Amino acid sequence: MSRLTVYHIPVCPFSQRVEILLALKDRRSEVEFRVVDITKPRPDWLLAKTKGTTALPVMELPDGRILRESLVLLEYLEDLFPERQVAQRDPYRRAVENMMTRMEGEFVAQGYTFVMNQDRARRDALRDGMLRLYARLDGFLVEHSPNGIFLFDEFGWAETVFTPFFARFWFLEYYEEFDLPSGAAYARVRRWREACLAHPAAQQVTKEEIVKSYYDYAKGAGNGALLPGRTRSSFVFEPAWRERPWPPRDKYGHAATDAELGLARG
Ligand SMILES: N[C@@H](CCC(=O)N[C@@H](CS)C(=O)NCC(=O)O)C(=O)O
Repeated sequence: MSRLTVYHIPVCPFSQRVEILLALKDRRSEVEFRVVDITKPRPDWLLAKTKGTTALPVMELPDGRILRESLVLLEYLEDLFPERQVAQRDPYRRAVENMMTRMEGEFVAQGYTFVMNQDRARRDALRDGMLRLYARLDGFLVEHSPNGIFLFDEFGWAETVFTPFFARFWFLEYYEEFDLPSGAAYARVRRWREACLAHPAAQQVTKEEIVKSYYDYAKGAGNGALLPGRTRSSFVFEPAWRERPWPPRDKYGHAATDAELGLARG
């Protein structure tokens, strides 16, 4: 093997970060992406490489060494392909970018907790929690880039880190009717989010693919797990998401069958 290999799950936001960074650097062809089926147990050969860790993406170097954690992979690729720098070089600007990057963990966890919630009584609190985190991003952008679009001059590191989750959170729009309220309070972060989602380097997934693939998350089953009464996960490759109908939006009152989701075998 002479190239870098990334083992990944299709539609995985963490692996989309890597794809975006490579697109920005015009280095996509340097990395081979090998798809792993999340609906099946990890194969033994992969577990041997990762020493039992199941979370993906992982990157295999040409000599077989393994790296994991998407933010670590971004740092590695930034150092490996320094010609087109995505991270800021000025120490202060880099620190600002890093402060924003540190906000991703809570933001991601809140969005996934919200989509997976099955208790109607918790909806308002989860919505408020999500808005609080968007407000924090808004405040950060107002402080560091009040008149710009991106955090700095162009789509960069912070945008690479957050954009896959702005796209995944289309599942909140669809299954929870969640969106940012109009008005000034979220205007700066809305401008940022829209520009991030529209950027040519970040077009790896569509709203349709996300909404269809993440139906089971909206019903509380993550990572390819099977829901009661179902024989197939919404993350299966066949039938392909394009051939399936849009799922029912009502996640609290209705549990769709394989057939309703277009997942029943011929
Ligand atoms: N912190 C990790 C998270 C990776 C992660 O959670 N990946 C998901 C797919 S989107 C996964 O592999 N889930 C299945 C598992 O953990 O076994 C990263 O940034 O790379």
